[in-house]
Amino acid sequence: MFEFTVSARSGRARTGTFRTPHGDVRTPMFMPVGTQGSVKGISPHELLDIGSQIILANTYHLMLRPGPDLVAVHGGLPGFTAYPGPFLTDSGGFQVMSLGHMRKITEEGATFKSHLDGSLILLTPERSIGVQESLGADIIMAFDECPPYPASHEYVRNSLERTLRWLERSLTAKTRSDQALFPIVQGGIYHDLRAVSLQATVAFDTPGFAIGGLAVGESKEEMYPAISQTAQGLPESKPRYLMGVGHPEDLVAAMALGVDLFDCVYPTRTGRFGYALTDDGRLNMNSSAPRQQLMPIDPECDCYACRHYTRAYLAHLLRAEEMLAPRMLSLHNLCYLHRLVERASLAIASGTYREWAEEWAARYFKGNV
Ligand code: PRF
Ligand code: ZN
Repeated sequence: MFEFTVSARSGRARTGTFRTPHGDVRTPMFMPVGTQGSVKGISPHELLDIGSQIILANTYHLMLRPGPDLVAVHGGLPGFTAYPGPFLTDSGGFQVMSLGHMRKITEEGATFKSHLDGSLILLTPERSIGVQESLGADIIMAFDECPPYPASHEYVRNSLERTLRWLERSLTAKTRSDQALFPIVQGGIYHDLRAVSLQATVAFDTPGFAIGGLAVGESKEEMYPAISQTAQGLPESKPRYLMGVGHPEDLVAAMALGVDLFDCVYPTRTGRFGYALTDDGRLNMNSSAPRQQLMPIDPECDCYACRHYTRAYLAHLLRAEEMLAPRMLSLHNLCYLHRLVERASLAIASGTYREWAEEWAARYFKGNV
């Protein structure tokens, strides 16, 4: 279980397979986000149809509502959600920061005010792992702190040191052997602090590792070197998961640096707002041009929306506020990212990743939709 096999390489990019109790995940892979145990608007059947292989769910949300016990009596997330494949749960620290009214971080954990009823809740490494065991995902995440951006060198140093102590507590609290716990490398954009976090984190011989603390507001010129440094310092033989990254250009750049797994709300959120991802850039379906276009969103896409509907029809649905529009745009955008990593895999297998990525970027940034 949790065996990772690298099957091909092109430069630092690689393809592989990660074995989990609920099925294999072929990497590189994008994980749709199902925060509340549902990828917004998309059924498990549709996810399987577009090639999703693993879904992310959130400890923070499911702990507050409906509570871990209710999920557990369904046999965990696969039974609760009827999505039969692998799940990954995030540990909650990041969501506390971005959603809860953070009260304070202490050595014990993070105290916050619930976004649902305002009650005060203490989330600790032990509680996070306990909840993640009830939720029953195949991959669970260590409880960490993702510092805001910008944050001082001193703040980030203290934070990553606490995150390392929380990692030890997370590993100690873990009781199930059918779940893989991934630690999260922090350190913000500070090269020396990333190095400290990396060295201490890889000392734990876990089945995979995550790159955290990025895509929180820093520039790409700051983010890419941090990804590069972290990916290069992680073991070749373990999957590398870049948390919260999901813009197409960032996937293409990070795969070149050896990243294997991604998640982001971007494809579904931008879809709900009326935007469609294509090789020619992001198409704004709220603008006037698509209302007259009898072509699919993306002629190269084989998702249900692109096989059946014209841009004109979907633009009409969007204007009429019909719920099929955000659903179909979300479905298409997820399909686009799945196809993007699939095409990257083919390029890696043929040893031509760099050429493929340059060609993809040239067209994407021309933005001719
Ligand atoms: N830590 C956790 N979840 C995350 C992040 C992190 O640093 C990020 C960073 N972009 C996204 N999600 N636990
Ligand atoms: Zn499509």
